[in-house]
Amino acid sequence: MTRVRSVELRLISLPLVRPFRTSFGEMLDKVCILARAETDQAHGWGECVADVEPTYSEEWNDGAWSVIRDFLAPALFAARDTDASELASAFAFVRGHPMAKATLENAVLDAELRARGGSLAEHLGGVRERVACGVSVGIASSTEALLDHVAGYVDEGYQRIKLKIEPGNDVERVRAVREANPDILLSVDANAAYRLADVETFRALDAFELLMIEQPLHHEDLWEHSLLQKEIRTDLCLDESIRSAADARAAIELGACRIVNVKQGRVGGVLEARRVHDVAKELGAPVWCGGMLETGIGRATNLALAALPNFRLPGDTSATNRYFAEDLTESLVLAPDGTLPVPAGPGIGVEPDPDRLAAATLRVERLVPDRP
Ligand code: NPQ
Ligand code: MG
Repeated sequence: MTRVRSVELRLISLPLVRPFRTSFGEMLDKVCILARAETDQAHGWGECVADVEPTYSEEWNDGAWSVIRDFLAPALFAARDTDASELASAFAFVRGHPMAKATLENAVLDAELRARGGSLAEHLGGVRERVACGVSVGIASSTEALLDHVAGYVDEGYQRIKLKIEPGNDVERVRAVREANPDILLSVDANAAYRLADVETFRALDAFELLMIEQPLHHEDLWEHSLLQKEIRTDLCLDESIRSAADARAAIELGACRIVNVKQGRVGGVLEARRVHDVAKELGAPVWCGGMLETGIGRATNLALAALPNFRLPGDTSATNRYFAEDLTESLVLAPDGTLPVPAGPGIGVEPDPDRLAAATLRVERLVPDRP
């Protein structure tokens, strides 16, 4: 049983090594909330995957901060002697807000595991010590720049290259990357920027032997994804559309996708992420671990998740130098074979450096129970 004595919320900002552009916007800095939960035995970290604006999903940093402060942390304190596995039901009175819920659940789980001395990967049922890594390449200013970025990542050893696409920056760019790299695992991610009426674009992409096409259509439209999947050969993968294990079951059974991108924050934490993994495994669909340009805290969490058996495709679990000149935690360095080690220490197995954390901090608020 765990009694959480306090939760410290912290907004941090870290500069990215290169701007990251998707169909929904451009990022220059990673700005996110970190939660540190303190128990009598230990402390634990949770990184919130929301962004400054509600553009990837409905959640954003200031909203998540207020949901945690005003609703979730009070529910956590009211539960008194609890357990990370009970928090999803303690938080169920709040509709939605999976990223905010994940932040606290992961922080409490990390504290519990640190107190017991077990790793997150082992707790979740991980079966491997190293994880195959891919990289997500933002929309570039030109095809030449894109080819240059891709060549750099291929040289580093990434096992799969994912290109962000948007209407107007799609078929010709993918063609150029495929012609320059005939044998790599290549995929595309549209972040919901297309309509079913754009089916000709997807038929054209069928020519490039893509591993998958990720989230082509509106995030709330499983039906239209199922219609698109019938029109093309390439496997569809859903990201934004999958917010729970129930969504994953519906999407796979409906034929809306054949592959699932698992992001723990999007589904409310690593415990629901494991249930997404389990449902997809039962239905014979491979999953892979998505990414949100997390700091070392969130990327260590992702590596633990990606150690589960049905994570059968390389994830967006990239090395530190893909994102940051200096991370909050120790650097995660890509091996020449394109893998990263699953952290083996207690909990998520990494700890932020106090000086770098202080330097990155924009705002801190300490939350405590009304009555101790
Ligand atoms: C995706 N990730 O798969 C996302 C897009 C993304 C690595 O392509 C803050 C909030 C940062 C949302 C970074 C990758 C984000 C974000 C990337 C979404 O669709
Ligand atoms: Mg995506």
